[in-house]
Order: sequence, then structure tokens, then C-alpha cells
Amino acid sequence: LRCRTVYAFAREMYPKTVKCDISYGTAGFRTRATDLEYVMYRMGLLAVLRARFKKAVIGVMITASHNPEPDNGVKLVDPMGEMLEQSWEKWATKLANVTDDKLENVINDIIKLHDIQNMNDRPEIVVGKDTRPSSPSLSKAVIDGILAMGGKPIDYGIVTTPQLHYFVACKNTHRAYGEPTEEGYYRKLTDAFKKVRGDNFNNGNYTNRILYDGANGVGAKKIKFFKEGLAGSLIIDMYNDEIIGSGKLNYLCGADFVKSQQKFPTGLPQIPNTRCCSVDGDADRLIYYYLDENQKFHLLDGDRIATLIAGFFKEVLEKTGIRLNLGLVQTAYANGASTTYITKELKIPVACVPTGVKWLHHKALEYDVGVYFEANGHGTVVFKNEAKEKLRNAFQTNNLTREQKDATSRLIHIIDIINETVGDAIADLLLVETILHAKGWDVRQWEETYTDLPNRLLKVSVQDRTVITTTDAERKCVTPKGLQEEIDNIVAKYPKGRSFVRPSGTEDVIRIYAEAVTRRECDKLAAEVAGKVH
Ligand code: 16G
Ligand code: ZN
Repeated sequence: LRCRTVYAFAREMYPKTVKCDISYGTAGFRTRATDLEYVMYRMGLLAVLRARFKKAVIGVMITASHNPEPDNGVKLVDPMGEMLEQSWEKWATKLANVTDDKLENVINDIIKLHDIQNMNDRPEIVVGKDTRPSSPSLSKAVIDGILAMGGKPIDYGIVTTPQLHYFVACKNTHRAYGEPTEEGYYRKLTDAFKKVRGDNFNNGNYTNRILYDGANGVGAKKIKFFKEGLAGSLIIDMYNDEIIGSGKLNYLCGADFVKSQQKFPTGLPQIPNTRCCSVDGDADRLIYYYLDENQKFHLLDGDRIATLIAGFFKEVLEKTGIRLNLGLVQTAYANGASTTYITKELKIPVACVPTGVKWLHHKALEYDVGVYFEANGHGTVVFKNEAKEKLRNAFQTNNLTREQKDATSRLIHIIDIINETVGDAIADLLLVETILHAKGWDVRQWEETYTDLPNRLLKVSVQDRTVITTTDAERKCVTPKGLQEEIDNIVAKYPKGRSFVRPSGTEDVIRIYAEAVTRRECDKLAAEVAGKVH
């Protein structure tokens, strides 16, 4: 009977309305919201199958992150709060694209191939959504899919993407990771922050006030709860909190706008030398910046945050006297100056992986303490369980000097400021503020650690972006034949020049990245390389 409901519902309530195929890309499905109802319903079905297969709670997040307000999207979250396992992405794609009359076949294939026997289990599926006007009806479609397949939807309503990842991890670790509630999340992060900060809210050149751009999205709605929890230890002046449906989500503001346009966002007061930050539309990216006394814009992006965090962890780890290995994971978009700084000066090993959080996260797990960040501001720190245990055990013993004990205790609290499941703009903000406070730095001192090479990102529309394939963490083209050689020849003309091209995983375009010693050269290099991509 249930099966009949699944397919009757599909045909009657959520018929497939779009002919062309969509694919589950680096961030799930993402397109115009009006084309997504049936996809959402089907992802509800898939989430229940995945939950039965893993015998665990699975998450579904409805968001299109930094995209414009009329878009929306959906992604599934695996048991430990990670991105959906790669091998299931193709099932998501298949399920989304099959015609209504073949839906049953694909579902049966999934059940058979994965030998899912517990079809009567009623697994919990946690559902969250961003503030887009389309999100409520799309969330209903997901929930209908979950119910039709016999799952138990737990609707968290409007939450940030990283909050949803956190809830999934909490539920599957039986609360070892934290309480699976919004209050539990705020309490965990803000309590840890306050413990580390202590009674001196300011230190050296660091002042505890920051201007915060909420991108007119969920990041604005949720920061209010942090402000309460922080109880004045950090003063967050919030801007860009328009009401839902104003059309202003991510518009001329937010982390993606600031990073890609390299511009100060609208809506924030322009106060010289004042630390500002922006989050994106689902609050999983964070970017810092400021205007100097000449109104010149200075960007402190994900690379800058990564080097700050990795350098700090190295220092504190050394002070604990506990041997744990530390590494940083970047992508090809990382500014060359940041990579040089971290390897040559901080002497921390760096790995480079393809674009997309799942690659970074996976690689970071190879270190005891793995820091990963994309230049766009998405990143976090992950700790091996054994590393955490080692720290806790060391703290319990009496073999540590006073200094070692202090450092160890600080590190243990700092772990609780971090959302290890995925990049979390607000948790990252608390971590950056903690480090700047510890160092007594203002935003300019932070910027002085190294000088970014001027860089440019261009995109080119082509007929078929799949003709470009890459290797070596997207830094070299394999096809079309000869293209890499042409790029190499161009790059060779520019001192410290670097450039690569790759097909986007989220848009129908080829992206071109270039960096060089001067802005002019960099722009010329980008244009020359773009000229070869047609
Ligand atoms: C997605 C990725 C992000 C990546 C971006 C690149 C996740 C959750 N998000 O937004 O990490 O930087 O895609 O987009 O993995 P692109 O392939 O269009 O350049
Ligand atoms: Zn995002």
C-alpha cells in the first residue's frame, strides 16, 4: 500500500515538470526554484532509503546558498554531518531525472543493489531550509516524500546549512557531539567562546566589536541568538537583515559578492580601519574585509582565515607539548602568496585538492588536526577522535607543566567553538575573533602577515563545458588536447604568473583563474588564457 502511495503521490502531487536533466553537483541540485518541486519530493524518498541503508539519521537541506533569491536547491547530509557519499550522488541524479512512470524502477534498483531489507524501519530525517520565499513549499515537498516512503521527518524550519549538519551529527552520535537543538548549538559555541575569552574582552590592538553583513538571509536571523549568548564578550553590529521575500538576499552584499567583486557591500557603514565580515545566504561561508583611511578596500578571504587558524594551532600545539600532526588543505584557487607563507614561514604542510567541500573535508581528515578552507571562505578544522582523546587524557594527568596545561585546556575549549561537520560562517567568526584576541591584533596586523598576489576570476560560456577535463587538483587540463601547452606558454611570460581553467560544477561555464605580480599583468594573463577557451 505504501508503495502505491509513493507513486500515486508522485504522479498527482509532484509530477516531473521539467524535461531536461539536472545533476547532483558539488553542492547538490541547484536551479530555479520553480523547477524543483518534484526533485524535492524525490529527494525526500531518497533520504529515507539512504537512512535505512546506513541505519542512521540523514539530513536534507533546502538552500541555494549565495545564488540569487529566485533560485533554490537541495542537498543530502550523511550520518556524521558530511556531504552525501559520492557513490549515491549518481542515484540522486538518476532519481531526479527519471520519468514518473519509471520512478518505481529506480527506487527498486536502489533497494535491490544496496540490499536494503529494513523497509519497514521509520528512520528520522532532519529537514532544514534557508529564508528564500520558495523554501516553505519545497520543504513541504521533501517532507511529503519522506512521509510517503515511511520515514519520520523532523522539521527544523529555517536554519543555517551548518546548523543542519550539526543536528545530524548530534543525533547520530547520541548527543556526544552536542544537543540536537538550536539552543544546544548556540550554547555549545558561545559557552566555549566565553571560556576562552575570559574576563578581558579586549587585548592589545584587538577590540571586541565587529560589523557583520547578514546578506539579508538566515545568517542575519540567527546571529541574534549568538549575540545573546555572547553576553557582551563580542559585540556584533548586524547589518543587512531585510525581511524575507524582499528580493535582497545576497544582493550587492554577502560573502560571495564581497569575495568575487572584491568590493565593500552595500548596507554597512564605511568606518575606516574597522573589521567587517560577511556571510553568505546559508551562512556556511565567511569573508573579512575593511576600508582604510583612503577608502581603499582590503579583503581577508578564506586563505587568510586558513593561514591565521593553522598558524595559531601550530603555536598552541607546540605549547601543549603534545605531538599531533597538523596540515592545511587548499584548492587551486588559494592565493599563491598564502601557500608560500604557510609552507615557507609557518612550515605547515599544505595539500591541494579539487574544488568542493567534500574533497577538502576528506583530505583534512588525514591529519590529527586538519584545517581546510576554500578561498571563497568555506572551511573549518577537523580533529581525529584519537587526537581529541590524547588532549583530554593529557589534561587529566599531572605530567604537564603549568604552561602546557593552560595550552591544553585552551585547545580543548577551542574545539567546542568549531563546527567540525562542515564550514560554518558563524563558528568560524568566533574562532577568528578568538585568535585575533589571543594575538592582540587589529585587522591590519592580521593583513600584514603576507601580501596577496593580485588575482582575477573570469568565466566563459561555452557550448559544452565537459570538453575541458583536468588533473592535478584541477591545476592542469587533460583535454582538449594542446590547451594546457598553450596556457603554459602564456603563463611563462608573466613573473610569478599562475593560471588554470576548469569547468564549473554549479554553472554552465568554464572558470579561468589567474594571478600575477601586478593587477595589470594579472588581468592581461586572465584575458589571454580566456581567449584560448572557446
Ligand atoms: C559549491 C561548493 C563550493 C565550491 C563551489 C564551486 C560545496 C558545499 N559547495 O558551492 O565548495 O567552492 O561549488 O563552484 O561543496 P564552481 O564549481 O561553480 O566553481
Ligand atoms: Zn553557502
